[in-house]
Amino acid sequence: MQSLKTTFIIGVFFVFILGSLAFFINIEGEEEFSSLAKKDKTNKSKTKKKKEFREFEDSTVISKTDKVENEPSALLNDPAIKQAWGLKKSDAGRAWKVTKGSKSKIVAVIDTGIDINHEDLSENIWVNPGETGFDSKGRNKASNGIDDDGNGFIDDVHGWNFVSNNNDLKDNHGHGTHIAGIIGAIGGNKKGISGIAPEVSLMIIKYFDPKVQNTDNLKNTINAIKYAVKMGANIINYSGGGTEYSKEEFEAVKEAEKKGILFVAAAGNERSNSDQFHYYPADYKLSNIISVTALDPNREVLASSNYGTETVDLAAPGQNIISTLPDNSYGFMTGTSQATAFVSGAAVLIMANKTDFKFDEVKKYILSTGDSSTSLAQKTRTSRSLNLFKALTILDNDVAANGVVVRGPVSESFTAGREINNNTTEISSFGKSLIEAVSPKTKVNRVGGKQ
Ligand SMILES: [Ca+2]
Ligand SMILES: [Ca+2]
Ligand SMILES: [Ca+2]
Repeated sequence: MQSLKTTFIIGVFFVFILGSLAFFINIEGEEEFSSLAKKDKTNKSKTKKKKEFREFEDSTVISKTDKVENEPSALLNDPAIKQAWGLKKSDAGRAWKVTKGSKSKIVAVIDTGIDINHEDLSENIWVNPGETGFDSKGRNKASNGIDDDGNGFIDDVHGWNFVSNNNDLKDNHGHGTHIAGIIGAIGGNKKGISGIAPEVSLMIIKYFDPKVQNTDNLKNTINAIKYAVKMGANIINYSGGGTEYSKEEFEAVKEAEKKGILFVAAAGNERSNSDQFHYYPADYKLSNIISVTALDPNREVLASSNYGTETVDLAAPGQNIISTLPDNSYGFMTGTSQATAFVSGAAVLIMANKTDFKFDEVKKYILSTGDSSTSLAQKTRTSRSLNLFKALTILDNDVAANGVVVRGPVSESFTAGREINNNTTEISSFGKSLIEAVSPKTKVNRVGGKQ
């Protein structure tokens, strides 16, 4: 009798577990599961767009493991790198022969925080020089309780937590640690994976924490952007967004533009056409923004990803992406957040390789050198997906008037986007034409914006 009862309990337990798995792992593995996201799940249709607040744009942890398979190295010696299809599809191996990035390039990761002690991240975390070393009393500036650099934040040695207004960057979700790893996990250390930019400094700015209720994600985001601008980030990576237009957020990103900071933003996982239903900050009409949608391994945009031939700049790998998770773990996530991180990493490589490039040149090389495809022409402004090696090696001089690469390490036809075809009369102006064609966002309607 006792054993029958036990069998019944075990049976119920398995049904519960299977049910939970079926919920988390849907067909594409990208359903949102945070309480905030669930609350607004009904708004994920193409017709309902107005939201009252900035929700956290989630990515599902598809699987998680404490160990990574020790496979033969394909690119660097990091054991899990073979599972990183996105690195191969975006030609990271050849790109790393040109550059692996630079610690002098700072990416502000505005997200859920990070595991700063992660074995595959810790050495690439940004350190605020004004909050390190010792003060006049011999105390460690990182923990002396004093705002040593006078920036308004006490002991902000690696960044700031705008959810709890302190320097605790603990990642209670996993999303921020995952994004940080895609951009800049340590490469060649025989552990885990490698980021797109294995050498970089990751400034950690926290705007969302699933354990803290009733926070204002939009306000936290705006403060996070201001912090990144103040503290000298070269690139801001932001995976969040919402359909609510915010003048204050626009101004913050504009300030970043003035300072020459590239702003890489997720197109969003709303399954909608952003040309009709705008998604911010990706859709603000600012020249420093790159809006990124997500690709599967067959180079098709995910059904869950936002798209738009006027508003979404390009596509990058975003399905089943392996990266770092808290507590020295690794796992796979899906979404435009992951794709965004790929592009931020690409920007680091270009900035490290061409130190004189301004943000607009970096943007130009990312957008104009990707791999073009007809299916992407229906979904993005450039018809392209990220190619790291081409972004580093194709130069203006190598591109003929017809958009064909005529010399240099890569020799292949690359068809310029439809806007660009009107601007190819002179070789010398081709590069300029490209950036003029791909930089300004032309839309004026702000459907879904604040009235
Ligand atoms: Ca400080
Ligand atoms: Ca201090
Ligand atoms: Ca590694």
